[in-house]
Amino acid sequence: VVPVEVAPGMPALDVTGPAATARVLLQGAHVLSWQPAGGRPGLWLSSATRWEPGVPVRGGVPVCFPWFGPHGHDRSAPAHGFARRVPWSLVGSEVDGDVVRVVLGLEDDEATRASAWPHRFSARLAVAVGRELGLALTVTNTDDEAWTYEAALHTYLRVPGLDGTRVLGLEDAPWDDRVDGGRHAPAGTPVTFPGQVDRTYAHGGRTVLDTADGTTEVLPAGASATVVWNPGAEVAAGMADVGPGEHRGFVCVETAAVAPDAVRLEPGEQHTLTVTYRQG
Ligand code: TA6
Repeated sequence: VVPVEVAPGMPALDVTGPAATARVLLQGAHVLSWQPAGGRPGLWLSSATRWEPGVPVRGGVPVCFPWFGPHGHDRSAPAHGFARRVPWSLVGSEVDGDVVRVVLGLEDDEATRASAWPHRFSARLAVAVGRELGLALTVTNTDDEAWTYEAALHTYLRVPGLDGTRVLGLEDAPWDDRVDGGRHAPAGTPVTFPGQVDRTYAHGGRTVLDTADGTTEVLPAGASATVVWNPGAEVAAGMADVGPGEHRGFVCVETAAVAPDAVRLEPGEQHTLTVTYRQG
């Protein structure tokens, strides 16, 4: 594990193991890249992302916490929570067989408590870098009253193009659609990407991303939902941090614990949201 700086004020960790390499930005505990030995680069990262403290990175694995999307009632609060905008600290690292694991931590402070989420918490993101990439977000209630949170591992999986790219495993799941605002019955068919797709499926289990250059299994635990997102050409053209045409290089398959199944923790309780990616 070697410290690097991807831009002024933006420290990261280069993780090199026998089975894979990865880079993790301390801001947001944000995994920027993962490449298994003999495999494909697993994650997409925008060429146009802004490397600035406080500004979320476009690509990799944003950690959305403690809410997903817009805040429930405070429109001035940042989208997808504050966790991806603030520095986390390195808690530890270890070698476990051919896996290198790094653990990053975030606790509440004056700034987080002054935001739209005034609770005391401790969060840990364990990143297991091997032939598989494993992520485990453990949140503990360190407060003296119960609270509720949402979280998502908002992973941008790299794809060789959108034509023929499909997500399998959601055929039997109903979904909420943010493009048409509707609630949909199970489609019975794989998810494809003819244009903008922005859906929250009531499915916290396995899915498979199937592309022209192979498959990626997505294996969650502790999740209630899977979010599938690609902005499509028109929306992407309006996003300053996505390069021209680059939306064709990713599909977000997000492992989420979100309303109506947000996580409620009593004082001292914890919950872990896990996902493993396996290339085939
Ligand atoms: O996960 C899907 C989504 O919530 C979309 O609605 C879209 O806005 C995307 O995330 C990106 O959000 P961001 O705040 O990173 O621009």
